[in-house]
Amino acid sequence: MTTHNDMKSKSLLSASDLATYREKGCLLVPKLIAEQETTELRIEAERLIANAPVSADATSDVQGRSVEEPSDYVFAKDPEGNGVANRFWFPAWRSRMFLEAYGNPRILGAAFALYGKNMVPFDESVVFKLPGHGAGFPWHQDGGFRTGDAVERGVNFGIYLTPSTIDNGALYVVPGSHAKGKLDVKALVEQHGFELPGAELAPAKAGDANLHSRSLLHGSKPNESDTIRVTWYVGFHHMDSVVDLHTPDMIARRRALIPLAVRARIDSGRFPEEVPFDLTLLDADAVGSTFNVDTITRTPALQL
Ligand SMILES: O=C(O)CCC(=O)C(=O)O
Repeated sequence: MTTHNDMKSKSLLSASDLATYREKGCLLVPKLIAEQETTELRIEAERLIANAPVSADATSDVQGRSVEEPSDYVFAKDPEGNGVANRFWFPAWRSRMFLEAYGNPRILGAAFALYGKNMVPFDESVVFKLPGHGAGFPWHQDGGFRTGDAVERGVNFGIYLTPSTIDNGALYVVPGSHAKGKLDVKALVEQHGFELPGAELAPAKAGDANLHSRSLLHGSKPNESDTIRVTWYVGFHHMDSVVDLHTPDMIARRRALIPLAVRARIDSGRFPEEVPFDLTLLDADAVGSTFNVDTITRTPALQL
């Protein structure tokens, strides 16, 4: 078993990884997160999932406990048409452990390998597919293409806290689709159903990450197995994508998550032998903000 302390801080995306990502719009990064931290995050995610409101308009969970910001929990329809929670937003606000995990030098190192000091946090959420009735995600490309057909529209890291298999609703992707601009997904699905031409299953082991371009065509089927699938989504943009669409204040608030998380991780003392992500790689204004923790961890996504 690998522990926290085995992790090294340097970027783990090789030139060949970067070429694959650029060509296909997706990349599996095995063992992005060490086994021990993955297990701790899965337990923490399950605690937060257990605190989901009982329905989309409820304010308490199945045990009658009140839920802070219940609208952060997203509901979708399961295969029987019943509403089922399948995501919560702002994990770093809801959980100190997720905040510390965001500071993981392997996550930030991979984002740095893609975007360098222009990396800007986009948004974070935890997607879960409950055993037996976890809702699927129809085929889609992320966001609204507000930057037109620009190929570079950000990256999502799907970090798996449980195994993701064909049985529990693993992600499907269409490699190369990220370079084709905004696709008529409705027409494609009308013609082919879920089995789109070129679609590939993208299974993962716990601790692995599937990096995918936000322009990549992707989707997943419901979970009809008896095991939960939990994926922590961490997204990044290149500064050039957001600078004309979002205010300097909102961008600064999002960027401030990086130093906040790196320092929280160091202060936790949980990773004593880890080399932290090197904040001096970023511009001074990105690491010197004075926003408070709630402001930083509840800043909404930089949508585009
Ligand atoms: O994890 C999945 O199955 C799909 C999630 C997804 O596509 C999304 O969050 O946009």
